[in-house]
Amino acid sequence: MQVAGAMVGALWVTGAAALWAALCGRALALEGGMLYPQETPSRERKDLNGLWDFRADFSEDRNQGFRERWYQRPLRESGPVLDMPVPSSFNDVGQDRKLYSFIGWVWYERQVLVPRSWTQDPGTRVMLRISSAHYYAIVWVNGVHVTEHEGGHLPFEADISKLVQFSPGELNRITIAINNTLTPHTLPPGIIEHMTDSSRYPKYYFVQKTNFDFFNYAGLHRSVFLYTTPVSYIDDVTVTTDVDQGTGLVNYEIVVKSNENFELELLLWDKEGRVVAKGMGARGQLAVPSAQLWWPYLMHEQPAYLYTLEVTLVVQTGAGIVSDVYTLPVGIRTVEVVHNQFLINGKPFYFHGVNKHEDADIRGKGFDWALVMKDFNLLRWLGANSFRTSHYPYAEEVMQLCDRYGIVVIDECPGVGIVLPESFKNISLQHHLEVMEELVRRDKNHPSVVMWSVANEPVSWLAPAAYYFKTVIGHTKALDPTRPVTFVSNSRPEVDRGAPYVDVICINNYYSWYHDYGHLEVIQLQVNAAFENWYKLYQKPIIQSEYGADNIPGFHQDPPLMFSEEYQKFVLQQYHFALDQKRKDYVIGELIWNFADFMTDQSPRRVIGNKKGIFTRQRQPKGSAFLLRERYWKIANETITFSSTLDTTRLAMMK
Ligand code: BDP
Repeated sequence: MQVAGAMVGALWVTGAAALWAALCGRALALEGGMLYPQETPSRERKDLNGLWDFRADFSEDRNQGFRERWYQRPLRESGPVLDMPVPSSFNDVGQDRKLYSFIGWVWYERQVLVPRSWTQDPGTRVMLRISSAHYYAIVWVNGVHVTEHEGGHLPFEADISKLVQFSPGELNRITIAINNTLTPHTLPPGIIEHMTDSSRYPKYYFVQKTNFDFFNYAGLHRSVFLYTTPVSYIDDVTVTTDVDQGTGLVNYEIVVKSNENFELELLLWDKEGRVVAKGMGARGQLAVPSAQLWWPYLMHEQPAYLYTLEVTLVVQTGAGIVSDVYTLPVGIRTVEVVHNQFLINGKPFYFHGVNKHEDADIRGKGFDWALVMKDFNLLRWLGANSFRTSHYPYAEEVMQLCDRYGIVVIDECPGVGIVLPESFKNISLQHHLEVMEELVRRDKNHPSVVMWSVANEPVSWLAPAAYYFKTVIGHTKALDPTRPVTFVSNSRPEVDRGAPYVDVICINNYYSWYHDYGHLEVIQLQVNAAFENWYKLYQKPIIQSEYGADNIPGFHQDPPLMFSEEYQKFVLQQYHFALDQKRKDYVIGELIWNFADFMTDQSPRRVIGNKKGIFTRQRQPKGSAFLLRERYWKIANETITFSSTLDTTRLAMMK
């Protein structure tokens, strides 16, 4: 680990994550599955959430931790530590302005007692899973380097069996160093600017610059787990579904690790606890006569029907029979783009939903069940049937809830703010491909995920963007032929280099906000013209994937002026008039920007963050939320696939 310390320290400001991977020869191809850790008859799980010891390395080169090898002994022995909650961003928890905007390495550590039953049985495999560490993470257990990971929004894990079994009954020390520096080759990209004018800045002064509009919160944002599997185990399960004249088809592929002599048995259970199909072996198809399909929320009286697939592995080992069990919720549904329509189960689906952020007071991007449930309750109150994970993958638990509630997801990778020419070079492209692999591997089995989004608003008119996006989109389609792929554009159609390759065109625009501000009368004309131009050129279905206006809660002005509640509502209404003209034609969705106000970098354009939410950051409704609610319920009533009218009473009965 000396090498790592020296290298990482030397490279930290130039970011180095991708470079580091290249230097270490880290394979790009993913090894193994990434099944969500769960408790089953053969698996146990322990979550390591709570308070961790924490220290930011404020040394000038941010390299003191590696020089002094902070991972080799308890963190509190090498200096002062703070109590840091996990999951949470570290930025907003304290009162220290320097920590709020810290760039560089921070160190997390906690001790954990591993149950004796895990350490005494050599047939048990002990895994450490980190659901999200933003941005680059290095992990040690008892001072021994176990893994590294680049990218802040996807899980990674390490087999730590040998390390914890070495010292049964003793506390084990988990150390995680995390660097939030973004470079032109990270996703999202960023750049460090060194300020060398000594009349204006202190020595060694630098700032992080990014081209995206949300605060670069950092830390351990999601749960850290320890979990077990038997040493012969179910490594991955891939399920795709189809429907043939009412019969649901569940295609499955199971990967087993560490033994070649095994048997696999599959049972598909319905909600009432009946086995509706059985299978054997690593690959096959289950047929479910008269299947209950997975329908989106508000599209059907019984949305989000989930079966449970139970996979049992039986292995004959020298020590006897070992079995492993994993269960997976399965929604049977089809997704297709046909002509101008987005079909779910063969019926046209219109996205009436939101764009979100993982963002809230104090915890920043830290996962919080109360917040997540509030958001789902608001989505259902609003009559939203979908959201886009703008601008990075969300927590796995959120995706599971989307499956359960029938909220349709456009699953976006962290490809946001790709504007620098360096960010189109091979090193970035390689990383982007790897991120798509990780994302598809993680989210492939969610029925709620109906489309992949490979980027948001890159400078798609640059020549290298053509090769770049052709490659990323092509790769994503090869990884998952069952879902359409999109990429979100804010460019002009005639110069956009990604649009030829996508299945659905997603467009963002802010008429009468960033252009022609104050001139509400031009919105309808401009929205219409944009739709027409895009459609004429590509003849593909279009989603209005962002539109909106800032509103500072409590600001009122009529006739409407910018930032007032009235202005935000007026903008929305103008867009709605234009959308209504096209939505029976080739416009297949509208996603408001944004569900809630959220934190951004400080700038003269932002009043403590972005205020385009229809809810405040504390999730209270603005006037626009009521306007949108009326619209979404109206659209839902027009587009339901069952006969009677939806109303709020029915909604209550539906869930
Ligand atoms: C869009 C970006 C989004 C921003 C939004 C805005 O995709 O991330 O927050 O503009 O400026 O272009 O509010």
